Amino acid sequence: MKPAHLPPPSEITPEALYKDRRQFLKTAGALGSSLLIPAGAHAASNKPPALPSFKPGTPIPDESLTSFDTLTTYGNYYEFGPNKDSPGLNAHTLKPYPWTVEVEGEVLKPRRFDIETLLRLAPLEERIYRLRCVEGWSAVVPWVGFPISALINQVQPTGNAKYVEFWSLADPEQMPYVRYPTLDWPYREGLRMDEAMHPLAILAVGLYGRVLPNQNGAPIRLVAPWKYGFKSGKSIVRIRFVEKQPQTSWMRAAPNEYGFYANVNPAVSHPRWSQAKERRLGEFFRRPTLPFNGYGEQVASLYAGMDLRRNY
Ligand SMILES: Nc1nc2c(c(=O)[nH]1)N[C@H]1C(S)=C(S)[C@@H](COP(=O)(O)O)O[C@H]1N2
Ligand SMILES: [Mo]
Repeated sequence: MKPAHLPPPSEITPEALYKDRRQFLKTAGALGSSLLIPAGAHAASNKPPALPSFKPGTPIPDESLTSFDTLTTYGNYYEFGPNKDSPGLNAHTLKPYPWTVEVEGEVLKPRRFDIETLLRLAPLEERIYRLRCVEGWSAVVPWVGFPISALINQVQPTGNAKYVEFWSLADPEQMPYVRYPTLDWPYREGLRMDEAMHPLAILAVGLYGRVLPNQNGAPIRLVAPWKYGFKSGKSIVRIRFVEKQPQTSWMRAAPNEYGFYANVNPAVSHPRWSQAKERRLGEFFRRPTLPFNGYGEQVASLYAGMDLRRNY
C-alpha cells in the first residue's frame, strides 16, 4: 500500500522532508491514506507502526528547529546511561513494540491501552515546542502527539483525582543502567490535574514527522513545555491518578534541587547554578531563559496566588 515513489521510512531523512514543506505535506498525506484500515483491525506487533497523519504545527517565530541528528544524539535518558550521548548510543535495546500503558487509580474507567489504540485516540497534531533542560541547554522540537486531556477524558477521573503520576518503563533487560541506583526506578514524574488538562500538555508519539526514536522516549512520552525537561517522562507504561501530591524520582534524589512544579523560572537559581540563561543545542551564544519557557501567557494563570520561589 506504500506509494512506490516513497523510500521506506528508515531512508527518509526528516530534515530533508522539512526542507521542502510542500513535499513534506504530500508525504504525510500519503502515509496517512495508507492507514485506511478498518478500526480495530490492528494487531499488536513488534514493528514500529506508521505514524498516522497529523495536522502540521505552527512554527515559533524567529526560532529554527533543532536538527534531528542533534535531538537524537544529545539528551538525558538515565536508564541508558549517565552521559549526553548515552541514550543515542544505548537505547537500541529498548523494545517499544508491542507496548501497553496502564491507566489506573482514582478513575471510574481504569483501562489498559495498547500503543496502536493510543496512536488513534485523538487526532494527532504537530506541536513545535521549546524544550529547556534544567542543566542549561535547550532545543526546539517538532513533536507529534495529542493533548493528555483526550486520554484523561476517556477514563473519567473521580473527584479524588488531584494529581497524575507518570511512570516510565524500568526493565533491566532492556535498560542497562536500571541495575544501578542512580535514580529511584522506575522514573516517576507527576503533574497537578489542571496542569495535565492544560491544552499545551501532550503525550508525544512522534518527532520530526516519524515515530519517536527510542532515545527520545518511544513509543510514548510526556511533554509539558513550560516545565524543565525532566518533568517529561519517557517511555510511559503507567499513568496513575492520585489524591496526594506524589513523590517524583528527582525529588527523592535531591529534594533541595528539584521540586514538584519545576516550572521554567529564570529568577530561581538551581542551588548549584544560575537558570537565567540557556544555550540552544547547535548554537554558541547563550540566550536569556524566558519565564515558563515562553509559555507564560498560556499557563501563568494555573499558578495564580502561588509563591513560585517556594514551589520550585
Ligand atoms: N524515563 C526518563 N525520562 C526522562 C529522562 C530520563 O532520564 N528518564 N530525562 C529527562 C530529562 S532531564 C530531559 S531534559 C528530557 C530530554 O528529552 P529529549 O532527550 O527527548 O530531548 O527527558 C526527560 N525524561
Ligand atoms: Mo534535563
